Amino acid sequence: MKLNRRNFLGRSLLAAFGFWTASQTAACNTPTETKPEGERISQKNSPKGERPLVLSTWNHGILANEAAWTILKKGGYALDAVEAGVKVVEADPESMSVGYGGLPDRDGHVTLDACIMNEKGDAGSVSFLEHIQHPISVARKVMEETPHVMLSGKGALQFALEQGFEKKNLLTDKAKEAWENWKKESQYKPIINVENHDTIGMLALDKQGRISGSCTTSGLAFKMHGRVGDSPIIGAGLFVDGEVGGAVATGLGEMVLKTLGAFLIVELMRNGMSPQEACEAGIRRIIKQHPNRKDFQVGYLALNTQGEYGAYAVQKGFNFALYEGEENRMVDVEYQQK
Ligand code: SD4
Repeated sequence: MKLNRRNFLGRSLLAAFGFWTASQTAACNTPTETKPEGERISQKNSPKGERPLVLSTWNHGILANEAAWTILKKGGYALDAVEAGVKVVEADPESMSVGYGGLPDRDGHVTLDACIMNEKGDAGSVSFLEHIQHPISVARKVMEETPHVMLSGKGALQFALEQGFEKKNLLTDKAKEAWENWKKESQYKPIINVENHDTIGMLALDKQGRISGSCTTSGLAFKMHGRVGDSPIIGAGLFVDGEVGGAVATGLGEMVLKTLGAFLIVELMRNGMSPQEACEAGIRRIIKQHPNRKDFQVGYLALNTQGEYGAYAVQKGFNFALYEGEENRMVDVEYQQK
């Protein structure tokens, strides 16, 4: 189905509530009613889109793509598009896994991870960053204004403030309430299913054929203080190579980190796989490493420089938003564990 802004917002509220409920009960029920119905891609040969195109993870990708598209359709730079796109979700308090409104760690701190890459292989990243609404823009500043790739924690905050970013309390009342409820049992058991990870990862190919990617998250809800996931790690949560393509990850970051998922997928594409085949191989690599674990989700998206794209997940429930031609639509993703 095609989602318009109104029914999408309704769904995202439902999804947020579904997640909140799930995090309280530590249940793994899939709120199927909150998932938009989309087409499915399963073919080995990846579908090919016309330039420009942009794709991004989960339902909130629809609004993120809209923002990216305003830049892409005018012939703008993919890097500007992937930054502007994910900023929409970072600013949205209803998105409880990204930026402002994100669920805190188990000590009540909202700590953010983000990274960005362009077609030249330039990369910037921040991890364990607090109090800044747009970590993706700080990551871009790290890339463009420093000789480094990654800044973390207090140093990242110091840099952000020096760059003129404002300090803000990112813990909304809603997220605080969810944390207070979680604390009643304080079960340190991060359950990863479709309800509790909504990292936004975005890949865009502009009219000139330049590819860029971005990834931003508040990470696992109620994680240990100091925990950093895959999302700010170049090669894990995101990798882009201007000659080949890019990949982004969402889901249980520890699994992605241990296989360096995004880099793996880009290298598989370099060696001849389609984006779809490469995503499937990336997921199978994780499952091979953890044959007995069934309780987690990882989803990958990949796009090559010809405009072919693919996606695959460990289990049911992953979807992404694709803006191509004049249509912005949701696509449901095939998965390994039936
Ligand atoms: C993490 N990969 O911190 C992130 C979580 C995620 O949607 O994808 N959330 O492990």
